[in-house]
Amino acid sequence: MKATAKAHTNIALIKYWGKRNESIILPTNSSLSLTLDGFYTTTSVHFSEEYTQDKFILNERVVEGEQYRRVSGFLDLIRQQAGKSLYAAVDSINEVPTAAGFASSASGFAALAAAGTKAIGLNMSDRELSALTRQGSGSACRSIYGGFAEWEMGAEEGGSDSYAVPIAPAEHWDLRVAAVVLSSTAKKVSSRAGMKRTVETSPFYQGWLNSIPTDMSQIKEGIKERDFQKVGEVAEANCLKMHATTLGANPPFTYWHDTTMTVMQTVRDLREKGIPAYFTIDAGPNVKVLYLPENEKVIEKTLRNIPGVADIRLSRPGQGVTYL
Ligand code: FM0
Repeated sequence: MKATAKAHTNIALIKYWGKRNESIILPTNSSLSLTLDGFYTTTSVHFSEEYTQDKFILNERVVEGEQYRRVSGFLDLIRQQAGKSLYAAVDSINEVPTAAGFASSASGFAALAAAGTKAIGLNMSDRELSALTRQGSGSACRSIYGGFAEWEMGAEEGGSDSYAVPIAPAEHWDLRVAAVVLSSTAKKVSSRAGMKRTVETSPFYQGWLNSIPTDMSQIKEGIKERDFQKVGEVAEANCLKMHATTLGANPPFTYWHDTTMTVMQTVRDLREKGIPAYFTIDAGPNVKVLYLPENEKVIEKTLRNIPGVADIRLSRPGQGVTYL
């Protein structure tokens, strides 16, 4: 009982930032992302009666501790759904450079869910797979699909209507993303801890929530019309609102470094010069820059020249989960 799946990471244009249920991961707001071809995880899952416990190998190294417990806990969900009690060997190769500031958990849990359910003999719809993946890591539920995907927050207490749906495939629009990797990237507050503190203590949090429905309908229009300015403006503003909530938290915090702000200003300067580009930032100091293919050269060169920038990784829209 073995299967292998590949899943790509995604970058949120409307951020998931807050949970209403932490154990089965239900969000306080809907979110929307673009799946990226440049960063992915390939995972094999092998269930066998011969195993006496789960085993997790990542990039050819045995993983223990918290990371192991998260994977093993997720395998419990798969076993539960299948009504089977077999242990598994999980073998993952991560092509998501941690330093690039992408959560490897998105592609990681999407690939694990796809390979795990197939290996144990479950035949799931994309929606069912997305709802399951969500319980490993929220943002991962969007990586089931290629291109643009929306995670609908849902209303059910049990989470049956909280899953991602496809908005437009990768072929719809060649929107590019440059991941700007900063030289110093120590992440002090995980996204899980950061969103929890913000939900519980930030007086700005309600303002964030109130702004989501408009951002969501605007960005969906923009994607449909391939209107780069509209999509870029909404995504950048949404990112800034998310990061504003952290300044109001108790204790307050920010994910930004000085170079984060330099990159943001460089993107604004590019726009002033007539080169359309917009930024978005997740729960860390690295910046992702949205641009169009015709401006790739100037975007890459400009970003590379910023002091404190270690690397630039370019990506196109990517595909959803595939089985190997
Ligand atoms: O991706 O606690 O999925 O929508 O990246 O595992 O459910 O790691 F900018 C922050 C990702 C959050 C926005 O959170 O949290 C986004 C973020 P988990 P995740």
